[in-house]
Amino acid sequence: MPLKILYRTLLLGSVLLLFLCKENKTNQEILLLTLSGDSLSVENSNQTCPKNVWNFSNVFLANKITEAPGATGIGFKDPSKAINGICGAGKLSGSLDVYSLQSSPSSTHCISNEKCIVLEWDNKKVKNADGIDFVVFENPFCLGGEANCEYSRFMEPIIVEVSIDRTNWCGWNPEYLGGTNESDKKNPNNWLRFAGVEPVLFHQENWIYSENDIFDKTKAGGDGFDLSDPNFGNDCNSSIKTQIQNDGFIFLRLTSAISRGFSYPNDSFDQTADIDGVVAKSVENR
Ligand SMILES: [Ca+2]
Ligand SMILES: [Ca+2]
Ligand SMILES: [Ca+2]
Repeated sequence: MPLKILYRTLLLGSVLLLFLCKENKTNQEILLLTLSGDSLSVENSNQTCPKNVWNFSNVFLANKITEAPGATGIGFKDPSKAINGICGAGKLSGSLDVYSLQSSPSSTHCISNEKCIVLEWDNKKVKNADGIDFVVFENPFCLGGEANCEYSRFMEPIIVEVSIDRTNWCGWNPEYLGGTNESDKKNPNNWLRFAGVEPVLFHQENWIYSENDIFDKTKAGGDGFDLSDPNFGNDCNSSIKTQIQNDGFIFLRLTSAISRGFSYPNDSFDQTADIDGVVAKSVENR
């Protein structure tokens, strides 16, 4: 680290600490501070995620922000982090290449005051392919090491919905099975059909498997959703549900579950979910 940067780091250390505590960005790796214009941004030395670089020709990254209410464009409130690529940090830490969902009273496609983002695939619609159709990569990680990962995680679950008109939204009937105690809330088995549950193993810069393996939870992590899931679309008009299943969807809405009355574990200081990116298996021109 150059001396100049070191001095800046010392000067800004307390600011960073407050920032990280507030934003709840737990990470065990070395953090680098960079000053860019008036904005303070934080990046992890092992987690560079080049903007607009996506080298997978048959895996389709959500690449357009339809609406990101409350976004400031600074740090974790920069919504481009949700479409710039995916740089997961593995089972034991959360990616910092993320957008922390914000809210606004004047949202139009997100629900007013809900922490939310709406994404799309530019000029494309996402089709119902074989099995999982898209995967949401948030930044949950195991608590107490990998041995405890099946029942103890740092999580900020997400409600997932899709639409063709941004008015009618169809979801997957997310369900929380646990009680109010912390161990229940940290247990991934209690959160059914939410995103933000599976740690993100996929990092676009060091992927050694096939493109199709990005949809394999055991290799890539992330939370996959299938338009043919029997739980899909029971909350929306049946003709719209059928249209989406047969012809695909255009808009993806991701909402922090806490905005819909689900309770997050106490270790979530900022009480909102973080989006690293979303990929789809099959897209087609609109
Ligand atoms: Ca499918
Ligand atoms: Ca998170
Ligand atoms: Ca990202």
